[in-house]
Amino acid sequence: MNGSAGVVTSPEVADALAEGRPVVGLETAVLTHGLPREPRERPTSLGPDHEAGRLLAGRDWDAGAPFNLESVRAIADAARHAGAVPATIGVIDGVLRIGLDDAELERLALDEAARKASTRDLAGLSVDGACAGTTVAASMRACRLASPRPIEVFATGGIGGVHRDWQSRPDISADLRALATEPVAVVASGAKVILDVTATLEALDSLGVPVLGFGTDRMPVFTAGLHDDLKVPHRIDDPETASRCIDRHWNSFGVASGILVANPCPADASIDSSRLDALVDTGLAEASSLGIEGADVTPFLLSSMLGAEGTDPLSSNVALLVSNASLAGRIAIHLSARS
Ligand code: PSU
Ligand code: MN
Repeated sequence: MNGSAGVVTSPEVADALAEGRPVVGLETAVLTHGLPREPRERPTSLGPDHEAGRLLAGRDWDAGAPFNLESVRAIADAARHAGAVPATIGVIDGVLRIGLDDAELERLALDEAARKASTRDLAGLSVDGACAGTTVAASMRACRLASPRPIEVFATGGIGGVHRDWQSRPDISADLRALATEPVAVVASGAKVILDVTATLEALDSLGVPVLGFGTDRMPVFTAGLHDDLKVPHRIDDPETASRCIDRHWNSFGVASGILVANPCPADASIDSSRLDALVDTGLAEASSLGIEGADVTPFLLSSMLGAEGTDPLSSNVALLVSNASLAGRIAIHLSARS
């Protein structure tokens, strides 16, 4: 067994790490709790002028397979297509696995009892022998535990952060703590739209976490494109410069924190922000009237938006996930060339 008790790195990922080849970590909370299991057609929100659109159009899409599974396969393909080895992370029978194979992904995708694991949950799930999708925080921990070397680059849809209404209930995602303490570069389309994005950006500032706007001066807001007036502290326009900035943060300035590479949702796949705000407000009110709270709020909100007219949040979600995995792959290539 590779690594410490209850943690296994797959042979493919371990070989790539041993040889210094680029690897991209990927989460599975999106598989177990973010995307629906019901089969669906291929997402079509992205045109052929976008790389993620070409990737989605150019690969097979099994419209009879669970949508969450097919999406996560497409995300891993995107990292591979960029030239990196995907390391999809999840908990199977209590073991934190770094590099799930297709059978393990399918098992997690179909398992309605699978839990959502953040950092605090790993030990409990381990002794219970349970199955879980890992959040950004738990996946970043896994990236650091990868054997024989840590994984430096990770991709997701949107990070967790400071929830709206934090003044009355301090619901602040462990993703922020992980970004403060785990030296992993995280490519995400900003923070989940259901959050207080301003407060989340302030918290990242307090924690000393660099936020690099990829090709933008404004803060990306998940499927809603860009924030109208929130600025990112730094703008970066290409993967090579992103990798140099990440390298300097860790190696020149010796800061052992994560770095958020904020990659906006491709414009043709993003949803009008006022429309999205209205959907979130309705969903949050519904969640509170049903007594849904804590970690259950995001999955509830996402499912509440599925039936909404005039938007296709699922297509937008998959488009940005594919785009982020692809960018993470390109950054990982530059980082591994440097070391
Ligand atoms: N974005 C989504 N859906 C999700 C998540 C993000 O659209 O399910 C997940 C990510 O895995 C993120 C987690 O790490 O939600 C944060 O959850 P919490 O706020 O409970 O820490
Ligand atoms: Mn929370």
